[in-house]
Amino acid sequence: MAGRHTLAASHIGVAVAAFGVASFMGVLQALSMADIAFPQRSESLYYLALTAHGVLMALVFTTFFIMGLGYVFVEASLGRISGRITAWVAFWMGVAGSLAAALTILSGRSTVLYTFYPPLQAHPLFYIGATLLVVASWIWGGVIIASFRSWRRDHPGEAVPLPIHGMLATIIIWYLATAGLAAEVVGMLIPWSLGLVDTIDPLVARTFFWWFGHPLVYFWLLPAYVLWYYVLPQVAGGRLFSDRLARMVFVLFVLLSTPVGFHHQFTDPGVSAAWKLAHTISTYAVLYPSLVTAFTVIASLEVAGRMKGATGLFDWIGRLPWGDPFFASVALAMIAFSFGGFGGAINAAYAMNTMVHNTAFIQGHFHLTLGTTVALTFMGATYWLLPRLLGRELRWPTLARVQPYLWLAGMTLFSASYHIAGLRGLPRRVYSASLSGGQGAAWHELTIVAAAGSVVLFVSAMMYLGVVVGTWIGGPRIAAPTFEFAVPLRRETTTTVWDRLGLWTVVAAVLVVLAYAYPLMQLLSHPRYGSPGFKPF
Ligand code: HAS
Ligand code: CU
Repeated sequence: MAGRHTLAASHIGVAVAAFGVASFMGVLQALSMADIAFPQRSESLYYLALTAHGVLMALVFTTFFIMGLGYVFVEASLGRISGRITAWVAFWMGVAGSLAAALTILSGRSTVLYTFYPPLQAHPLFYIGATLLVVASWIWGGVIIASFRSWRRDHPGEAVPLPIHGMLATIIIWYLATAGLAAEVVGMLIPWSLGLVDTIDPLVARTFFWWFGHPLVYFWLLPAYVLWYYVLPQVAGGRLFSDRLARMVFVLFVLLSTPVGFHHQFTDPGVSAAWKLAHTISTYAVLYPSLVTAFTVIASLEVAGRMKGATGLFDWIGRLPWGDPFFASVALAMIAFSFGGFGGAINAAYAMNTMVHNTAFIQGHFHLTLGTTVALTFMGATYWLLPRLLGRELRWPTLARVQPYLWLAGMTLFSASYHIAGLRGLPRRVYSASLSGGQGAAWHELTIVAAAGSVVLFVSAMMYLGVVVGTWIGGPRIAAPTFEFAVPLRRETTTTVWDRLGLWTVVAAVLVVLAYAYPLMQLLSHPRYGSPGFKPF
């Protein structure tokens, strides 16, 4: 391993390992819903696998991958990591926490799904393990910020390097989001699971959870956007279309990511319609930076195609490097996001949400957004990172080239069928789609198509794993290529208002208080309907 990058590479390694286990858990669920008993099938196994899949994919794979990316960006664009030893302490803390949480799940003592809604109750080590992972990520954020401040001392007045601007925005969102999570887990779940208090208020806990849960999706998405804005145009042979628009987008996410959480709680009692409406409006506002991203990134790709000689309206598309595994992964991830984002706008509308909430439509939605837009971008990024981190050429490059296409094909079968089945009323999180007797017939074929899609996804995941492991241990040694980032058509050289991240953080914190203080106060002043814990299975 090229010594300098051991820290980043170790994070990516843990992420990929979590992804591997979680992939297997995923295919088990899709088969179970379609009533296919392979290799084994039971209610308890289904919910255990669902929890393991959700936690390992959505929390462990993503967090470790993002931490690894953060270290890559500070080393590559700032030339330093301030606090390397602290960073290693955080790494091992995150590994220990993830292992503790995973073991309590796999041993059947924490079947609470990745949203861990009370009154479902997990083993205390599940919550404590998750807390350790989050604390590790806080320390990671601190190391990145310290590295940036050290760079800033040497470069006063200079524009923040683009990838760092994006990562700093991600970290600010993460701190604002995890404040809600900490209130829930440390203030409520841990004492309750240890038996220090007897009951818990599910509604208050859910409100804290979704304060965290929506910005969580941008904690996943923004590092993918950093790759789309600042690496993709470079790999495609083009330019970043607009430096300033890119910075604006990241700032808008800092402002708008958190005050939207009630769009997950439209059907919850105890939150008034006016607050649900307020969060709906901010949800529609947060579509805007993604629409700007669609514009800017596609424009950057058009520039790439034209620099390669395209002159017609659409022939630039054919000039893009569709055979490059990083490019293909990101381009397909973007195509998936045009559907996933559209679905998000459907979910966000109160009346339509009542049709799709808690149905398989939501499963379809987040497998396009998280499961493809983010996960496929990260897989593609791994192909870009490994030669640079390890000083090895990709092993089995043909597998790497085919794998993203297979992922999109599998996901199309999987996600489209669940969207349709959800519209027909198939609930999400069910062990068997034919649970409700006769009605199951309307869904059965769709769940079989989804199961077939999940098998294709599993094959694609194993191809990815094969390339990563093969490269790590047996990739031909090369001089590690350098990290190069996209050059903007017009570069900002000095600090602009979009670089004033301290100021934007303060505004964002005020927006969080505005969005949550009053509704939480109301919830807390109601007579408290505490619930004892239920330990499933
Ligand atoms: Fe979502 C539920 C609304 C984005 C993840 N979402 C979920 C859940 C997850 C999730 C995990 O309002 C389930 C939670 C649970 O377990 O209960 N979501 C939205 C909205 C957006 C959105 C408005 N979601 C995401 C992202 C996720 C994610 C990103 C993960 C990474 N979501 C909701 C709502 C619910 C919800 C409700 C609750 C539902 C319920 O009832 O439970 C927006 O951020 C989306 C904006 C995106 C766009 C698309 C821009 C398109 C781009 C690509 C263009 C490229 C093209 C082709 C066209 C506006 C940037 C390129 C061409 C080439 C040549 C390459
Ligand atoms: Cu959301």
